[in-house]
Amino acid sequence: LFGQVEAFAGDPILSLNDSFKADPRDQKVNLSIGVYTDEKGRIPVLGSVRAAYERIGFAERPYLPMDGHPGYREGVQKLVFGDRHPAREAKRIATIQTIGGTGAVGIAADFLAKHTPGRAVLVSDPTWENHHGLFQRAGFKTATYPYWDAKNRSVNFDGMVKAIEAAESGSIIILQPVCHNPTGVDLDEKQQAALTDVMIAKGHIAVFDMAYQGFGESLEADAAFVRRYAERASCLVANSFSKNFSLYGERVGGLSIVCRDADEAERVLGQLKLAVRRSYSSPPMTGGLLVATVLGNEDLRAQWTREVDEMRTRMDSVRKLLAERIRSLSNEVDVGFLTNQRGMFSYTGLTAQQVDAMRERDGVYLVGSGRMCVAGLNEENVAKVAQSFVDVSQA
Ligand code: PLP
Ligand code: TYF
Repeated sequence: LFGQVEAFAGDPILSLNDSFKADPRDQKVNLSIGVYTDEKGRIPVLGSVRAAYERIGFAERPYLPMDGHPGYREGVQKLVFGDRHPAREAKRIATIQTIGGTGAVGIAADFLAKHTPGRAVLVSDPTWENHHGLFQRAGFKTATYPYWDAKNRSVNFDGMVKAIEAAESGSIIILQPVCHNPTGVDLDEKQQAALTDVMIAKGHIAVFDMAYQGFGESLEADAAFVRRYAERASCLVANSFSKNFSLYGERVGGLSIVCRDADEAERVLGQLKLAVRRSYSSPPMTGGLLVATVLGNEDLRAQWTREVDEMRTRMDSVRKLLAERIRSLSNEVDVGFLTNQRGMFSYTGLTAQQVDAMRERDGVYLVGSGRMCVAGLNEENVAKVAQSFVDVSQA
């Protein structure tokens, strides 16, 4: 019956993570998967989340509504758009709780496939690979716009804007507003404004995928691109709490669609519910309650904000530390990219062969593209990583 079923090659990043776990060397360093670990290499349990867990306890577990926990949805809107956003005050944002950021992008793709079918979909080159997969699953063909400028290890903004300008009017454009995965480079405020003008002039549909809010500059500042865009035009915003709540396995995310008016938002929300109903009926409750409790309580929310600030500050400081260590070993290696890029990832510019050499020789695991998860760095392993980096750079 299933004799023709093709083998699945596996997800390259998850497979690499498995190889890391199976590696018997005890000096190994995992800089591959996008998971934040603390100074001791552990996935933190945030104090705010632990307090929320104690509050919710284990009570009955009815189904949540299709669109999720009401307090959660309110929390998503306030966090992503800010309490006083004009679109929020006009009740023209439709928000649902989703199964992680992945579920948000998936439902966004399904919604667009049904209501704006046949359009071109453009994602950044490179991007989180699942952008292609999720939009293809929904029936779209995907293409790319230039993003990474390898020579300057920055954004190829001219190339990006030209491609988006040249795309057919009404195309669907996926944008990562902050802490771009995998490159770690973002648009500055002027570039965001210029791109917004082009997007609106072309009647494109923006799908923001914000998986790292709070890891760039602050929870508030990181949302600025999305907030300004949503003041000017309709758009879709997928957000993930996996990283900033350190709740990877709870599958917590949100999808918001900014509409023209409250009536449109109501109908769009109805269609989002239908998309959820046809896919998995309703989202999971425990993660939903945890996030809703933290976001809905002033003290817990303030504590959580400090905890997000701590994670970001630690990543910034290990970036600096690695740059210093590399510089102390060699003047030949340009390390400016480490501190210019932000968030969990740095695109190192290392080739696949250099990445292989670091892994095979030194047990230092990066993704084959040269992406390094800086959250895996700490005081203890940074010297080893610096040495390995210099060795392969000068080989
Ligand atoms: N979008 C981007 C850009 C990501 O990097 C990730 C996770 O790595 C996701 C979405 C998925 O988030 P989640 O793990 O919450 O499904
Ligand atoms: O970019 C990353 O590291 C993550 C890895 O179900 C990942 O996207 C891959 C698959 C998955 C969850 C996380």
